[in-house]
Amino acid sequence: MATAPRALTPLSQLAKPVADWVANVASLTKPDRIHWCDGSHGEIRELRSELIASGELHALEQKNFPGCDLYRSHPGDVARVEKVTFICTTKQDDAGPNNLWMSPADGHARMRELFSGCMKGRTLYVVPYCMGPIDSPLARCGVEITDSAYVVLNMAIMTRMGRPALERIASGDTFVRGLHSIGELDPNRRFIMHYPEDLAIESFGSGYGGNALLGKKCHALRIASWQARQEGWLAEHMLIVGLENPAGEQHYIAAAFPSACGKTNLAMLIPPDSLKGWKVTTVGDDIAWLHPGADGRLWAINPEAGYFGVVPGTNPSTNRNAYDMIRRDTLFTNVAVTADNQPWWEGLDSGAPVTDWQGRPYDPKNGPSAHPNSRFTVAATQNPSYSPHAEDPQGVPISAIVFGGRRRSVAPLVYEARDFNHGVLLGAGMASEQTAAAEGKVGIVRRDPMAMKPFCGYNFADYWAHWLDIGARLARPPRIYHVNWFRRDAQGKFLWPGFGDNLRVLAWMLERSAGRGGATETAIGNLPRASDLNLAGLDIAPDALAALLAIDNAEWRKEAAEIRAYLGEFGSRLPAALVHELAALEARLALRAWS
Ligand code: OXD
Ligand code: MN
Repeated sequence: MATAPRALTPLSQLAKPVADWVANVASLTKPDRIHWCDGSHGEIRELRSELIASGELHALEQKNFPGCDLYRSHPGDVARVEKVTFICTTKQDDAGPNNLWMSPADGHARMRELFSGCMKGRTLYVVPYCMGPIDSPLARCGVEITDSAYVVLNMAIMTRMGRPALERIASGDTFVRGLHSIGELDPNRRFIMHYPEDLAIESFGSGYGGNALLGKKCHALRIASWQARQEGWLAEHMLIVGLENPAGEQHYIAAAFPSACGKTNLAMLIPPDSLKGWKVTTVGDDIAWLHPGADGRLWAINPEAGYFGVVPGTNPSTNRNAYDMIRRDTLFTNVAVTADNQPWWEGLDSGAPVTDWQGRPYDPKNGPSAHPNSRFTVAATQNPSYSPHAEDPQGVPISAIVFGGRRRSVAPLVYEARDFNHGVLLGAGMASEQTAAAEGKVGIVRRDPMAMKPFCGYNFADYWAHWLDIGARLARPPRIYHVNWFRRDAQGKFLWPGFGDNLRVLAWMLERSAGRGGATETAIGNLPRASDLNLAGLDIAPDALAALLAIDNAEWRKEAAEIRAYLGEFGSRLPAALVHELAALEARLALRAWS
């Protein structure tokens, strides 16, 4: 006799701690309806149709862009807002000078007032999600409560969302509680609060990416970095890319660059024709969770399941993989539209915008047609270079860690740390020109250690100490590098072609890891000579290459002084080993100043 399929437990009854919390939140926010998200295709289809019918979402031309929609955010809500992003720890020093701080009691009191009754007339969505492969011991779960269906659609792409995540929580996994409401999208009533001690997040007044998709920056970086310190791992703002050389050796590199500095492009790099036999695969483009493995190596998972990438500049020559993957089932935010209703952005060499990102007739006098921080949200599995190992529960082993910034001068194309501790100084001393990914003046150079300035959920001094501890635990630590694809000549022209040609630099790193690549020792670390790089088929003037690999001692002494001043802000909490590394750098620079 055939047995009838077992009825599934309703989501609302699966995990009592979640149900209790939802009931508490509902009594505060007073929604009209509660919807528990199961993550099914049917659910997503329905939500999408509802949003299209209400005019919140705009279906794009479906013949060439099947399944693609456009969402226009409020014009005053287009980027992360660091000035209203707080870390609420009991002791202010635990948040550190790198964060805005508020006491948990003050944070909750302020947010309670904002959340009170804020969901009247709205639906409260319960979004259970898992960051990382659902069967991975390294993955961590969360539940986001939100009143934005747009947020649900994004979370469905960016995370493993729905029933399996709630089942994992029901079986005893701890979970991060994220409460979000778009409120009235009033910038004066906008706060993003993090309570790392309670694994909780409260975000009000913004519907934009990093402020609202709580699984991403709020959970997978700010809260996870705190969790990682307690549990002995690292949560980092890093892409993870797989590289197979012509001899068939497979390596993985994790690289930290500030927002909008090309992580997505590097993660999906296409080798230039002249570098035969290389294969590149993508594990992740924004966040890496790094764990010391039993074999003494560092292993990485990508906690995300999708990409929330910057659109402008994406074209077949900068990032063919991204260009191809965003032609179907993609949620665009704040791009322009052509006369035939296709998405358009600056950097495409065909088509023309007729409607700008705000829905106005396009007029160049209003600036770019697509917002500079316009985004695509797309499933990672649509990436043609998606790694077959991206779902491995134990992650992938990391051979090299790369730090990088956007600097028109000072930092050479690439240099290698002398050892792991020196590498921590390379990361701690990182600086970069500000981009459109966060509110603020674009172009100003700011210190952005490990590309984590906006994302580290605790005091940077403790964070660097934690990095040093992790290094000490690794019998086979990855080598650490610093790169700068953005160095310019006196006329302001980029010296390095970037994009696919960046593989030449990564290839040198792997040669170094294998004990083969040559280098010259300098005061700041080991640099390749031109002859150490594979430059086959690259059209680059010898003086451009020389400038890319040059170190100006005076500039570097100034840089070291700036790093000293910056690190000084962390006072006596700074780990002694880091102070020692800085002093050693200064001493090497002083020695060479006379030679
Ligand atoms: C992002 C960011 O969205 O870093 O990834 O701002
Ligand atoms: Mn990012």
